[in-house]
Amino acid sequence: MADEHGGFETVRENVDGHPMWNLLAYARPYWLRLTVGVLASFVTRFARLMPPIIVATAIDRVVLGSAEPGLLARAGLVPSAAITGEAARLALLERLVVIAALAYLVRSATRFASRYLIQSSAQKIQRDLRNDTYDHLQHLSMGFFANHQTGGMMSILNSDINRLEKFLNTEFRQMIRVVATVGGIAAVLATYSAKLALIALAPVPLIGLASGRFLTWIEPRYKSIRETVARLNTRLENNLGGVAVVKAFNRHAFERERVAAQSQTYHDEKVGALRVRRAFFAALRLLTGVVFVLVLYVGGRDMILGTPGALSTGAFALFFLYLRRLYSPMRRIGKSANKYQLAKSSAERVFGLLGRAPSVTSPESPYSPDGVAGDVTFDDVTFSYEQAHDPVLRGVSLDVSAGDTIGLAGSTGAGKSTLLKLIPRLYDVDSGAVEVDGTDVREYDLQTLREEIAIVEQNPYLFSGTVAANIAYGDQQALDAETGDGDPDPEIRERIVEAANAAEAHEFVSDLPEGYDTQVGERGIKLSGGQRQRIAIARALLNDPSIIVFDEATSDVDTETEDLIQESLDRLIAERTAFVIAHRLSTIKDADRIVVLEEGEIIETGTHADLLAADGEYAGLWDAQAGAGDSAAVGDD
Ligand code: DUT
Ligand code: MG
Repeated sequence: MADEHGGFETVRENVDGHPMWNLLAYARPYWLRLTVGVLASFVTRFARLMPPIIVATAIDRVVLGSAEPGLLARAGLVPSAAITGEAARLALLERLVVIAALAYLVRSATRFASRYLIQSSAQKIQRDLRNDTYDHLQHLSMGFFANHQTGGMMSILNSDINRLEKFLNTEFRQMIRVVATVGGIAAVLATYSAKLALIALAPVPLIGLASGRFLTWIEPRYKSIRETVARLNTRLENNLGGVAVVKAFNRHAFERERVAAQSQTYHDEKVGALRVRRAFFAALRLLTGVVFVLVLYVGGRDMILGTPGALSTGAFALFFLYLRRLYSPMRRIGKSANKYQLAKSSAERVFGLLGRAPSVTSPESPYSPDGVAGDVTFDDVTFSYEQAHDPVLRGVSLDVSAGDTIGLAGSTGAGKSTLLKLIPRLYDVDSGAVEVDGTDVREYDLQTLREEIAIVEQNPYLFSGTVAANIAYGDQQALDAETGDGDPDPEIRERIVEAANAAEAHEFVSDLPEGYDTQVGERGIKLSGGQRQRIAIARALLNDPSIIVFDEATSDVDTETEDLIQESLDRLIAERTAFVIAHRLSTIKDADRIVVLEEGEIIETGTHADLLAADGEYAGLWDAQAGAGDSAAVGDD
């Protein structure tokens, strides 16, 4: 559905399966790298549990000379026989030093390996995902682009994909950290005192549960925040793009209000979510305090009273060293869960977009001729941009032989541009058919079909780049040469200049500061409307299509430019099937046939002379234009 906010609210519906499984599918090519990374990460976490155990052993056996062998002895890392005498204690201390040094060594080596492997995988996944999403986006129909704003698409390609990379990179490791740390600590503590281990670990399920509740609360809010950001982006992008209009109509205050209102919505939603998030983390911290106090009291009391199973001094210290370790990853669960929701919400948008099937595609076994002659037939064509709306074209039938020039006239909004967009399948008909050389365009290989048709748009779009590159856009080989590294191929330059010459663009291009290497600016802003049009004609000429569509600009150009365009146009349409949409009827008076379109229907066809004789709509328009402008034009005929 079209809406003013970029239209991405419904994109989620296209996700096939769980969005995070979709993300995992992108990880598949890097499974080996990731598996080694994950294993290394587990080793790091376990190595990190060693120092407190070493400290406990040192306190009990080296300092206090306790006879209890302890965990390291049970693991076979140190002798379990009672330690007596200075020499034996020193020997044990040295052994502990070696174990500690090894633990640190292993820890830093595996930490490097796990970080590098997981982060580089995340980067690769990000790259693949962006390439695929962009490629997919390009193949979506024009209808999709009309209904979805650029800002929204940009935020999917940028923020959402970056967020997924960050999630894989950071939160994935955090999840390993939680599992390995909590599991490892639970196992170690249980060997010292089951009762105290239970006290220390009791809040773990509680925290898990609270995190879950917190998530269900925060999830819809984050979705909403994401969408607000997209809307804000769209608004800003629209306004900055249209800054000339804002200035010309002095709508600064109006636009400021609109942006301020959306910023306020974002602020309110974000602050609301922040409050709950902060409260949640404060509650978690309180829980940590409760556990600390309980272990201190119960553990200390048992030691004083000498209760069976009471902790040794070293183990008592170990408990507190571990408690700290336990709670920071637990607190992180909330954050990770939070990030998980954000990532899921991004994944929904990305995979929703990827799941959106392009509506215009090549058929299973496409027709792919080497070239086309250029016959074009519209057979009872009905078309509407939006299913629910009235058709823009109704029952249009038109037969055009290869090489003919067809002029199209009709008032603004009659459907002229729309009709011609159906030939290269920028849109598909609702009913009826468009045929090229007698074959339905829907049976053609899309690329083959489009290579045979060039459109010079009403408002030609130039890419930011050089004049030469913009003309070269009409031909793959030329484009590669003009946008590659190094000096352009002189032969290709020659073809570009030739096309520019034919389009009457060479003269003004040569006058530009850097000639063909002049940057045209964003959307060609540094060139005039007439200049842009001529570059577009040169681009179409370089493409050398069998069928050409020229959509005359509605804006007035001066008579001299008009004559130049007319001349280049004559060259453009020679020997090809040509459709020329004209607002100045003098442009098409020599056409083989003129078609007059009104409200989506053909109301008149014939040559200029036929139509004048018929004294209908066209004759009326002609008289009006001749009366308003150069009456000599009428005198010609
Ligand atoms: N229209 C849409 N969506 C689009 C383009 C056009 O709904 O993406 C509508 C606007 C108009 C009708 O279709 O009511 C026909 O538009 P078209 O651009 O075909 O009109 P035109 O005959 O080319 O008008 P102009 O002479 O102003 O270029
Ligand atoms: Mg138009």
